[in-house]
Amino acid sequence: MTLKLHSHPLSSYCHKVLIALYENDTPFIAEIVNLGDANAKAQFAALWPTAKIPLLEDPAHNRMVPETSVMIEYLDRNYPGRNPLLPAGVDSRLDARLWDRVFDQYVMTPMQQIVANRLRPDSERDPRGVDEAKSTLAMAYEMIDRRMANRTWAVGDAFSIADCAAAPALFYSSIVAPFPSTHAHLGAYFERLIARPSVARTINEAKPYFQYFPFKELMPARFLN
Ligand SMILES: N[C@@H](CCC(=O)N[C@@H](CS)C(=O)NCC(=O)O)C(=O)O
Repeated sequence: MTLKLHSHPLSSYCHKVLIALYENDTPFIAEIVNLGDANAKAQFAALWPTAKIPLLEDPAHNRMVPETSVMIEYLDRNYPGRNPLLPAGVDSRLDARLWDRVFDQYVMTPMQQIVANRLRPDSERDPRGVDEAKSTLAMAYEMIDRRMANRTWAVGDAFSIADCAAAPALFYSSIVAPFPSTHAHLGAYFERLIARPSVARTINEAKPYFQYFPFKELMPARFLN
């Protein structure tokens, strides 16, 4: 009756949920989904039609939980541990959800657009889309730099769902669109994130797969060894 995370070791959204699971040593098994295989994808889509990874299966409650932000709230409520990932106060919970959305929509999404563009044949590439994604990232980097000027984590004093979203989004975005040297608070926040044991473990476990990342030539050596 163990939780099962349908996932892939290279996927940034899967990293977001792995970080949440490792924060509280929540027992689970990972099942690799190969979305590149049409049959595997069709079988997976039968579980949840978007066929996006990850998908959390909870046999104990006979429940499939899609969407990473919902998964982390679900884990927080049903499998609580030493590190609550949603703050207790109503206003701070709203803030945590807000910053979770900011990292997903304004860092993860444009980062994914840039990566997806690289995977396409030359004739289907979209330079304007890549420029727009880079502008969105520049806006988000500025916003996060200001936010992190006088705080350790994205919301309140404790590591939260917002930091679970931030870590993989900034990990991959920092490779495809490096942080400007002027954004010292953003850079320092990123270093704190990757030093967090749950994040370090997630990155470490993904290392054998980074050779398949479409921008592997830009990946810093410290993430490859
Ligand atoms: N909003 C979704 C996004 C999940 C998502 O975009 N997952 C990516 C992997 S990081 C995926 O499944 N991509 C494959 C595809 O779009 O076909 C969530 O938070 O769970």
